[in-house]
Amino acid sequence: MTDTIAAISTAIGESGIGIVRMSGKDSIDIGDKIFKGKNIESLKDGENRKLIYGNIIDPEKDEIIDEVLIVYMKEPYTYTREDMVEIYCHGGIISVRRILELILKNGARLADRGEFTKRAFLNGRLDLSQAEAVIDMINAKTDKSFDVSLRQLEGRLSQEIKNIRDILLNMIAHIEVSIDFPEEDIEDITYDDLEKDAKVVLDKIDKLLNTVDRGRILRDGLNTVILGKPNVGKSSLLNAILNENRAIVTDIPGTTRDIIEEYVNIDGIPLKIVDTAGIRDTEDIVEKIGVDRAKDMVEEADLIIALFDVSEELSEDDKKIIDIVRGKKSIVLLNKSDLPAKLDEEHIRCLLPDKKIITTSIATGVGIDELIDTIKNMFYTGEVDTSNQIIVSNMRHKDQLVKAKKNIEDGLKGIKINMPLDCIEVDIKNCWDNLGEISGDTVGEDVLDKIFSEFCIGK
Ligand SMILES: Nc1nc2c(ncn2[C@@H]2O[C@H](COP(=O)(O)OP(=O)(O)OP(=O)(O)O)[C@@H](O)[C@H]2O)c(=O)[nH]1
Ligand SMILES: [Mg+2]
Repeated sequence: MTDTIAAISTAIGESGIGIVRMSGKDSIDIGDKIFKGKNIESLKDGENRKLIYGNIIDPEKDEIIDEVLIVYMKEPYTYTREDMVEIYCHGGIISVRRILELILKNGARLADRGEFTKRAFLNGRLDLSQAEAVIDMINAKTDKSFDVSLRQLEGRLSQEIKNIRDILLNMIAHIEVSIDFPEEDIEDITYDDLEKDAKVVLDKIDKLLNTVDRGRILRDGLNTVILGKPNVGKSSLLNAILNENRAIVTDIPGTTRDIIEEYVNIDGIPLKIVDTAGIRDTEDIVEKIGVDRAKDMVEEADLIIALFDVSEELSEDDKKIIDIVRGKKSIVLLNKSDLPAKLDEEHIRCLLPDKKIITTSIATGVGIDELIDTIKNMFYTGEVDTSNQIIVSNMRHKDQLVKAKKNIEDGLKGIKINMPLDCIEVDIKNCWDNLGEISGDTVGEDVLDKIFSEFCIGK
């Protein structure tokens, strides 16, 4: 981590400006070598953390590369807590690439994915859950998921994890004292205190775990899959919810052949809505792949919206849909209610007794509002307060919380039957370690590599 890294930090493409940045002990020297100011000779003559105007020059050829603004920032008050330089040049792909090449030629090396943030973590500016919040913010698809990550970046989750770990550490200290001075009365007090503390820990972990489902939905969107036989109106429903002509709608069965995914915000609820190929037995190779994909989507769905056509009798394909949705969280739409009915609605109600059934005419807009209200009620009882509540939206954090819960529960069981203190201590230490993996205090190199490999270059 002693070398100097560089990367293009803005997206490659047509844009007003592009940013190239460096971090590490040589960054200011390298910046100095390739920069000539309009009013000052050397970069170092400029002020720390102030933009300076001038040109990037190839020192070998004494040739101007681009006209830029440049800033150098002395450690430790930087993103990485190392010396950093940022160059604001003209956008597009040529200038940023030329400047990056020049920097690399002058002694920096290309940064790995997420390496700036990784350095911020390793240098103690961010804990691991905060570093993960950074990538979540970049990947956020909805305002709410961005907000959740922003709270995480501010360190609310980190603080709560630290609070719980402090209690655990205190318990461990208590146990060690009792083991070292094993007079009986100390032991009695110890078990009582331990039980109280363990319950507090368990309660706090439970509170965090209770936010996970909501957190995941906020982060990834409620994964909603529209399912039905060909021509029932699936793509029409997608378009109606999106309020635009996103998917092709025709009266030819088998129009949609691939998966169409879109994100939409409904009163603050992020929906990832997936239109699929109509489910039917088909000889058409392309359509068959589409049907298989549709079935795969069902596995990961939070919600299935199953459509049936009331103007037709129940078909074999409909029966397949019924089998698929039976064990799943789903809403049933009886569509095309503007046409003369041939479908026996009661039959559907019997086959799917516990499902919410809505009569719709998507073509004329009937029933869409009821559908949206139903979705809202199913997933959100009460307003989600993303501004205040700590919400766990990361599945790695969830896994660690589940492990921590198991360990503290084991510890609590041991405390209740006055197990030897050193046995109880093992569970409490494990719990402390599990939570430490969230903040990054006890995390292994392999986990770090995996987390930062999911970042983009230049962050
Ligand atoms: N009368 C009537 N027609 C509808 C209604 N909803 C959709 N349609 C029509 O049904 C036809 C098929 O609609 P799509 O939305 O393409 O159906 P789909 O389920 O996506 O079909 P595939 O992509 O082939 O699986 C179109 O002609 C729509 O205009 C409705 O409520 N009433
Ligand atoms: Mg379609």
